[in-house]
Amino acid sequence: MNFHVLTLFPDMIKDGLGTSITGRAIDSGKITLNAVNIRDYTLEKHGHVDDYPYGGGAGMVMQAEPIYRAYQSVIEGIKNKKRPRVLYMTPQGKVFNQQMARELAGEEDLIFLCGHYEGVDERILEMIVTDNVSIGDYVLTGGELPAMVMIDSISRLVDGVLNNKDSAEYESFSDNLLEYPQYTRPEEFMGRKVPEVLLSGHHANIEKWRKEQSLKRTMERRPDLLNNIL
Ligand code: 6GU
Repeated sequence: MNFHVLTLFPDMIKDGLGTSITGRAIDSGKITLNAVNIRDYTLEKHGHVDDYPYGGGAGMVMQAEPIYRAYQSVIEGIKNKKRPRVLYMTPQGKVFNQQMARELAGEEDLIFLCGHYEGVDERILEMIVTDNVSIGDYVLTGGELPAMVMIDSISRLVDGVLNNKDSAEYESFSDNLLEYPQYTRPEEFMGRKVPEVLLSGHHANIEKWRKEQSLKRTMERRPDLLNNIL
């Protein structure tokens, strides 16, 4: 799976995803991360990538041309394959969830477009964007964190990225339930004991207890999730 990120802050993307599980997935070639600096594609001698908004108003708007040229360079690098989806990171998009992660994990290449400042010239969005995606109803300064959030959650669904084949499936949301509580040594910590059933070695009982805990937790903390399965 190949992730391409069009951004003014490629180091933020590389640093953010270069560590831990996603970092290992990059090192082993299970995923690739191509962080493209939009500024490298400006034709302006001063390296500007933004300008004042037509009609006035606060802030600056990212210009179409450097984004278009950065996009073209990515497309040329993946010739003779079908045109990849281009995800624009925007609070105006569809809210990202596990189902979208699963769907996107089936793609070979994905292009993430990260805006900054007050916005991006609408014309380039019309030309190249296939999906507007948000990570929730709050405002961020740019699309880099949302892109990293999505790449993290898509990557862990790519074959071989998690060491345990089962773990991607078992975690919260895969069956629309929150994960059951986990314990490790010692058996007692400051007077708090590990639930007896987990020490019993009785696998059927453990399975049953975990299912119950998942359901209880979901009812208490995220009852809205249950509406989706009923
Ligand atoms: Cl995807 N982008 C930006 N810039 N802000 C956001 C967002 C995305 N999701 C929530 N706020």
